[in-house]
Amino acid sequence: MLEDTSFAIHPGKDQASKAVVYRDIGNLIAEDFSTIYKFTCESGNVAIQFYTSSIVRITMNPQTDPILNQSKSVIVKPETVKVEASSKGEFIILATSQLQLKIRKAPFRVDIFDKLGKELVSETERGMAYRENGEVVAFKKMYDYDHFYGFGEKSGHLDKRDEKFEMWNSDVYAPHNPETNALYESIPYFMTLRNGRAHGVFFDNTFRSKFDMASSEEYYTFSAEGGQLDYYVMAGPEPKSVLEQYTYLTGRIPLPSKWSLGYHQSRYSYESETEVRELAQYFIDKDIPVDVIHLDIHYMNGYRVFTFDKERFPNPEKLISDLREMGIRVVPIVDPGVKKDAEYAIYQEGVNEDLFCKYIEGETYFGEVWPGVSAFPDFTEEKVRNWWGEKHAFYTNIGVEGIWNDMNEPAVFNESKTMDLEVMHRNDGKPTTHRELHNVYGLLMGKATYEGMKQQLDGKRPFLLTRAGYAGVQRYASVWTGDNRSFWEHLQMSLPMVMNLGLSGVAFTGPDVGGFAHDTNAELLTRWTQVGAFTPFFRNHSAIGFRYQEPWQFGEKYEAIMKRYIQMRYEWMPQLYSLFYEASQKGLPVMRPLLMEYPQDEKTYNLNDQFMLGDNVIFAPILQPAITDRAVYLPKGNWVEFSTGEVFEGEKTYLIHAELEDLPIFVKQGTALMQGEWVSNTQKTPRNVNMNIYAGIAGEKYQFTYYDDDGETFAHEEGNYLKLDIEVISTNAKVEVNVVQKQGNFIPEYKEITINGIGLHDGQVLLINGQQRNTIPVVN
Ligand code: MIG
Repeated sequence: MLEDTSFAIHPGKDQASKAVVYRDIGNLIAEDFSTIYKFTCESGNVAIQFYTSSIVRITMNPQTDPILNQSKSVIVKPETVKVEASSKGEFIILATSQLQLKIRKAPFRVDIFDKLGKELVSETERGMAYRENGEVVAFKKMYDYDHFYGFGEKSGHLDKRDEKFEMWNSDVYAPHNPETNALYESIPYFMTLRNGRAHGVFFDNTFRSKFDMASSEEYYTFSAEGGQLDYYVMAGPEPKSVLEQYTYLTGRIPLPSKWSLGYHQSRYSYESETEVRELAQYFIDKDIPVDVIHLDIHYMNGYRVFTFDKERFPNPEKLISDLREMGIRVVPIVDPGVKKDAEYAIYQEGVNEDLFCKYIEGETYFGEVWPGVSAFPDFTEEKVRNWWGEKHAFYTNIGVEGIWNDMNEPAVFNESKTMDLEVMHRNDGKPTTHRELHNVYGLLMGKATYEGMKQQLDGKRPFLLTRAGYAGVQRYASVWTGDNRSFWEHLQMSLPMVMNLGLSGVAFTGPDVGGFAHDTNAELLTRWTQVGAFTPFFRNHSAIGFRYQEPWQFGEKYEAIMKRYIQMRYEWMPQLYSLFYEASQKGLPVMRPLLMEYPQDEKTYNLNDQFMLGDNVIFAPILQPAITDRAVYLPKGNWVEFSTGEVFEGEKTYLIHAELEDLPIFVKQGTALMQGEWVSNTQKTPRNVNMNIYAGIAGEKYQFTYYDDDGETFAHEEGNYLKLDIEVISTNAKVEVNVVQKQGNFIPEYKEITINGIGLHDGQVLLINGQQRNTIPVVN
């Protein structure tokens, strides 16, 4: 049980010293949350709750007791945490094994420290405030050595120091420029890196909110148009533990199907069955691997969701099953807007069953989108989510296993670009305006879609791609970064964007490869495909009215290079899949900025044009036209260039040469990479899986987990997987590879893993579980 927290607080002369601590605030909440420490002070009522010993939630409400309803993002309840409470002069101290809160009564302030007493989040003189217009704002101290990351989907550089951001899900055409900062996703969360130690702040407020890390040198602020000040602080202290803590609260990605990790080809739009079949055949004939073809809005009858255009797509079921025979899946787009059309079944149901967003007076809200005047399902209501989910049987019955959600900010073709803010969402019995729930509309559409498909797919993993979302979106969907353009600058910007999404809990993301709007060109598409082959989500997509950009559109020379990189995507699948497994378990990103692995190394703090996959591989793509040399910074360790085998000493910057066909990749010595042979799609299992051991120098020890399963069902939840915990220990005389633990009962087609030693020194032998051999059996 909980510690006794009843201690005397001596009344003083001023207002704030009336602070009281309750062990329990009884009727404030319906559910059985752990102890809530409640304080009453001059600027409001505050509740403090520990979710774990490393995570604390602070909620302030000016008028009433803080409202602690379960949020739309946070999926866990507070654990029972051992808290030591004491009173010291003007201060009340609440301490767990990882956090210390120092609460001052007059004026009311909460300063948060880690277990070593290092300052994490601390107040300025201004504290936390409510303004007359309903705005809430928190001022927190900032130091000149602070660096900030995360904030979801934002353009600009990796380090968000000296930036200001707005969180308001927005569809702005081709918005990837440094000054448009409200994009499709709102994730009001960031990580601070302070002297090599990291902590996180999640401001769980769904109103339009703002983060200002620029206007003052002494403090940063986070604020929102309404609601409560409600935020969580995560203790870290490593970037990885911050991510584990944040995704403990908001959830982790479900393990994706292998096919969704393959290559996706898209276009706005492939307009007919014939065009789609020809496209698929092109890939087969050219032997370019592909797993998915996306259908954009022209497949529908007059843009009515849950329909096909009978002329252009006369037999979608046959199309989908024929493509499936070729190993290709079809992912259709689904927008939220439902056409106002008395003869359209979905609209009829929505009206008859009262499923659309309405004003408080009861009239339906209508907005103009692709189908014309449309109504919008009220995804804040469970009944509506269930209905929408069930409607997906239209697709899943004909073999669809993946859906693409667009326009779900929601986007509306009008001046405000979205729904009327006065629309009243039903919100599962707690009517709430669109002003407050705008930022979660896409998240809840995703929940409806993912859960509906999951029920229908008979044990298969659904795939969902979304444009809009809020904190926690990773539980349902992968995210693409919306309408970029075919500019080199947008290729450059995509790296920090995807890395910061990864640092915001969203591991499965990527930009439109080649660029969406504007005409791409051969060189840009080739360089972008090299990068795309190693971003978590890999889809080539282009807009109507611009050049087609499939890999063969620019002639053989470029096609051959792009084909090679798409093949490499498949060769790296065992490595990628193991990383996605880690993301699903711990919330760690697949694609990482170097600072995640080297938080002590300042050179990594704003390294925008390099990234890592996992903890041991660095990619340094060429991101400019006509350039064949670039600077590459390599952190501590020795690094082996993947294609040449050349070894580079770390903590140095090198000028690296890379012709158009080259992508510089560096693997850390003393570590391992899992690779397979390339296959034309994930339906074909590679016959060989290799473990490439990059021999290290004496004293190095590396641990990693290789994970595999059937790649498409939930059987892994019943133990049907293969998991090898492996350690690699390098000494002068030998490199030892030990399978420390083997778990699961999945039997892959390959019966053994082939081990290759790379860069063994003279006299260094490779030992597998103590023996000189070159395979690891995976079948007992
Ligand atoms: O108003 O469905 O970001 O990927 O091709 C444009 C058509 C609507 C925007 C998406 C884009 C998609 C396009 N959509």
